[in-house]
Amino acid sequence: MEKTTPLFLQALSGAVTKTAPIWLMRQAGRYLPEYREVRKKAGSFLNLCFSPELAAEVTLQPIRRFDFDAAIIFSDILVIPYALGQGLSFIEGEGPQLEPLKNFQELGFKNFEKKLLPGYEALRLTKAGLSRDKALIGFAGAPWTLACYMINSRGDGEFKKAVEYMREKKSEFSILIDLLCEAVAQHLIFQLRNGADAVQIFDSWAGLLSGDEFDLWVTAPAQKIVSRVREKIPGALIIGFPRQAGEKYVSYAKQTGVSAIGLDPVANLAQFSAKTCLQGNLSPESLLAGGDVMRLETERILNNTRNRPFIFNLGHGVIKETPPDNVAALVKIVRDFKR
Ligand code: 1CP
Repeated sequence: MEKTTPLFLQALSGAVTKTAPIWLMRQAGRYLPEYREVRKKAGSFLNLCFSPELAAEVTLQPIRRFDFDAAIIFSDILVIPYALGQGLSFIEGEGPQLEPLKNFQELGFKNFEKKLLPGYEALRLTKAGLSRDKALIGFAGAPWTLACYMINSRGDGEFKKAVEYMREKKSEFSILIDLLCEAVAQHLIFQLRNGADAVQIFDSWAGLLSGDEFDLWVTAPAQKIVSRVREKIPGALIIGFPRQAGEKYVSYAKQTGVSAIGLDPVANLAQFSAKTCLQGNLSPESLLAGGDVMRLETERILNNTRNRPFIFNLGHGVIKETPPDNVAALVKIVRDFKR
């Protein structure tokens, strides 16, 4: 591999690197004063996502401040339902809200690409602003997690309405998941064609399912998406993050063929073969706490992943009260640790 290949891409391609590359989920966001300033200027959250210059700026902020190995494009998983025609608003202090869906026929691809274009321009601008040793990550929500928000209208951690719908209206639900597989694959392909070096599939609510339901609505859609993306872009680097998959992590990794698997804070690292690239899994609470709590946990993770391809990350997103100094200290611990 070329010397200039970013460390993050080396690990994602299966190399055991001398230091672990590091980036953090939600590395751009409200814990950073410079983000809050741009966010104020943008007005609404969606306006920030769809203003290419501003989105590129907040994507680059954490790279400048912390020198992370990868930038993740500033956007949201809910831009897919929005681009398929479901109304979306972000209510200050309450989070995102989708318009109630009457039936799935309202959804379609008519304006899909057009609505997402500003995000692709943000990717190109970000890429132009990154040095060659850094990678750019695109992303999308997985069908199951998107369906949770689309049926429930908002996040409540339980998504009872979506789970009920999945069980009682299985054939309609299956049509929705197929539509989302198509939309997610397209969105990932467009991102890879517009500057993303790799993409991550966020299945934040995978842990609500188990057994056959997990296989059917989490693993199978991810497998389908991975193969569709690679049909168009052979060898595409894809990270799967089926959060709280527990014992299902291993079969998910095997069946989907993802390049790396994102692990939540309680996932067991020992269950995977030594060849699987892992990403994670410091608890966001340890980062919030900082000091010895963070250092000991970080060193434990680094010790347990010495002889395998590994990307350091959190097990979920940065908590907004996290002191930026803790993040700087974390990067130093990871860089000083020789594997
Ligand atoms: O006002 C603000 O600044 C809004 C906070 C915020 C931010 C910073 C939201 C609203 N989305 C984002 C950006 C975002 N979302 C990124 C940017 C890149 C980065 O990581 O730096 C990413 C990758 C996401 C992904 C995302 N959005 C997920 C998957 C990851 C996860 O956290 O599990 C989910 C579930 C969402 C939905 C969403 N968007 C925003 C909020 C507050 C939520 C959660 C809603 C809920 O369940 O209550």
